[in-house]
Amino acid sequence: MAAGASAQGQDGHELTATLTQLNDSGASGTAWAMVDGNQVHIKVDTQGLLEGSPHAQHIHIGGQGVCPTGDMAGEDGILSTAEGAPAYGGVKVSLTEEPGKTDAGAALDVENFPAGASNNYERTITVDDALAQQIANGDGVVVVHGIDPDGSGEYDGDAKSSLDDSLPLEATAPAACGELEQAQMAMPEGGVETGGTSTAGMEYPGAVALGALALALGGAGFAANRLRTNR
Ligand SMILES: [Cu+2]
Repeated sequence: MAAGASAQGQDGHELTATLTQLNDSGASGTAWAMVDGNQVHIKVDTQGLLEGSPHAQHIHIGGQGVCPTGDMAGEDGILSTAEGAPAYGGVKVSLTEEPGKTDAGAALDVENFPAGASNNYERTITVDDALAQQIANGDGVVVVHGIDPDGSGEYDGDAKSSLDDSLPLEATAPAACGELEQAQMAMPEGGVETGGTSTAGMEYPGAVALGALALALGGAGFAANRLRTNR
């Protein structure tokens, strides 16, 4: 966040997403992103995932820019990553932990993805101009992968991943999805007070709290504080 950029996202570069389950995974979450030039500061908080197995997570762009619906699943009833692609497009950013790479080539870098049932992911990622613009425009869809429909406690089964046939389908099928949308649309000035008429936009109460905190501290001080705590 550059000094002078509003923490409220009035420059149009702050985005939020509410992640909801796919494949009856029981997973959910929220995502928040701030695009500043070629830097994307992103947080993804997830719950309800399979504990102890890596959860690939990405920003997908393309397709219709939306999350898939269950009826896009094939005959097996499981929506694979490929079957969801007409909705959310391809992997553009891999949301790995350090030191993982963040390009599409790291889409299955299982060593560097969060592996908990609940995860609080945060990273600042450098992207090219086109990608920064697409994300800032609200074209990105956050997808978190890895499901355990048979309740075995691990990724298994005979069905193969649509991304890599050395992996089980369960390892890469999407567990949760959320569309990154421009936060200023969700949080008009005074949105907290008038929430009764705009609750549909209040997708991420935490972002409202952050905005209030930024106002209390002053935008520049807040930005500096944020940067120091980046990992
Ligand atoms: Cu993905």
